[in-house]
Amino acid sequence: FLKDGSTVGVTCVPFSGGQPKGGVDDGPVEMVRFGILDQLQGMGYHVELSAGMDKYRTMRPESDPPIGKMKNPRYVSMAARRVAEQVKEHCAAGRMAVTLGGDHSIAMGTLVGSAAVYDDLCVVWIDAHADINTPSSTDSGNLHGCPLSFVLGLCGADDHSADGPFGWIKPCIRKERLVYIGLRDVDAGEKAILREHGIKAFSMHDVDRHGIGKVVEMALDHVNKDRSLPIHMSFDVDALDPSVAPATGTPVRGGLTFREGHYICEAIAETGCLVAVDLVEVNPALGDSDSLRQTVAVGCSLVRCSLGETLL
Ligand code: EXY
Ligand code: MN
Ligand code: MN
Ligand code: MN
Repeated sequence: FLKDGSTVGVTCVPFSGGQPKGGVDDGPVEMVRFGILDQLQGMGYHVELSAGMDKYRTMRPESDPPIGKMKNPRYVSMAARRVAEQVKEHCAAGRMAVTLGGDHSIAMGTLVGSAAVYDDLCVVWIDAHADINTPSSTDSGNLHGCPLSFVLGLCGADDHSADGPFGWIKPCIRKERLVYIGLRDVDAGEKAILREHGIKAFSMHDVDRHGIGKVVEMALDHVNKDRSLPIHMSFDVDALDPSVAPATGTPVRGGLTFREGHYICEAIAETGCLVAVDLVEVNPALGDSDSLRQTVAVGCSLVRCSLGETLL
């Protein structure tokens, strides 16, 4: 799929407006400080970095009262819209689009951006959480728990979404083309949504039962039977067990091991269908310096594996 497979288009998104904890906006800068850009160059890639990452911090509107239950709706919308433009530009140029977050609300933008270029995009969502609350079903009002409902077009007329700040997001992902791996903390309202729409999810229970190899194969069979469609992988670092990735805002125990996380990235890289990767929810402010270093290091390592580092 990639016209320019030797170039990686990296977008850094220092953004925390989709949830209440500060620090997740420092995720990208810490990954860059750890050397992710040099590491990609060391693998032989040319790196194109999206310009103006500091703008994400300064674009917060002066006044941004909740709309319904949604917190920081204008700020989240503006940031996601900019992410969408930057990711779209990389995809249109045929580069692998790598987006470093930031909280997971930015995936509204990454998915709109990649789906604008690729028809029939499949989405592999690696997360402890389903991130599919609608503006009505959310209890927390934190938009990092909602990005998928926007891009799937699940928000209802009561959601204040179509006419509000998110009116620019048109449904761009088909629900048959979404699959989850790693779930273990899903709200009752989200379970109802998954059931109602028949959305495929492999929870940690499934990983225990079948093993990660089989789960990834079944997940890919569901969204991409012939391995002929482009894949966008959105990897929330909290999918990993907190012993592996402690510095994240909503840790849930019983997660993926170091190898299971890496296996997913390797197996998806191996398909040759990957066109976009998000690595989100690294929060350097949470935990001591060891937790921070460990989490940043594993985030960088997952990105490198997605780009084929460990394939022989
Ligand atoms: N489902 C909960 C909510 O909507 O608030 C928790 C969401 C956590 C989302 C993290 C990023 O994956
Ligand atoms: Mn998430
Ligand atoms: Mn999560
Ligand atoms: Mn609704």
